[in-house]
Amino acid sequence: MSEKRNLHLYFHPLASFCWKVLVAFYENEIEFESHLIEQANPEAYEELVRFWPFAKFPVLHDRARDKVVIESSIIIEYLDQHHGGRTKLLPADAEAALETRFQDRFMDMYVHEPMQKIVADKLRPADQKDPLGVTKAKESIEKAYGVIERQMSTRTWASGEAFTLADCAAAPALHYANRLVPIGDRKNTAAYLARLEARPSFKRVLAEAKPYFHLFPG
Ligand SMILES: N[C@@H](CCC(=O)N[C@@H](CS)C(=O)NCC(=O)O)C(=O)O
Repeated sequence: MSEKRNLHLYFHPLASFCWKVLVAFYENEIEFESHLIEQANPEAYEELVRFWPFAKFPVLHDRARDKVVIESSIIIEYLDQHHGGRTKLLPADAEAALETRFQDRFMDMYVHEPMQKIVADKLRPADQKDPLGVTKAKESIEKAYGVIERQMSTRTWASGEAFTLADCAAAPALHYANRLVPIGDRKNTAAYLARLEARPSFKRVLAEAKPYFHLFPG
């Protein structure tokens, strides 16, 4: 078994935070063993809960180093440190790394998590909806689009001219957010999303998710 086959990823092909790490795996063609979190595979879920009682995924288990890595951003930094390839996902320069981490946090907190909130609300029973929460989530995404629109007038990728962790974060966040809160005529943001969707790593993630798209609410 190759060293990389020691990487066991607990994920679902439709789950947005899983897309984020899949982009990183595919950027550097890192092999891994799949453990799909789905009803048909209760063992994977049991293992996930053993690793992480919150049962949030993705979770990475590096069996060779007996290391469980939790949180999408940390998984990507871990891959960069131990299985790095042609795409350096965290810049070596400290200041550039800080900007990359900031953009990653920004995409997660102001686009991705509000997007998740809107999706989760669609799945709630009719008598347990949270309209105020959904309104606030939409406002956050709109505001974030404004920030991205300004930033992307001078950048190719989220933290500069190189594809990084921040773009792994932006790809799922913007793809799904655009379905719920359209980017519309914000042309820099739309062009950035188009660049992300044309990136081979993300194209592959989208193609693999396609059979599951009917499960996406709305
Ligand atoms: N901050 C976490 C978020 C992970 C997360 O929310 N994952 C979703 C799937 S995209 C999940 O586990 N949902 C199932 C649940 O919340 O029970 C990360 O970056 O990995």
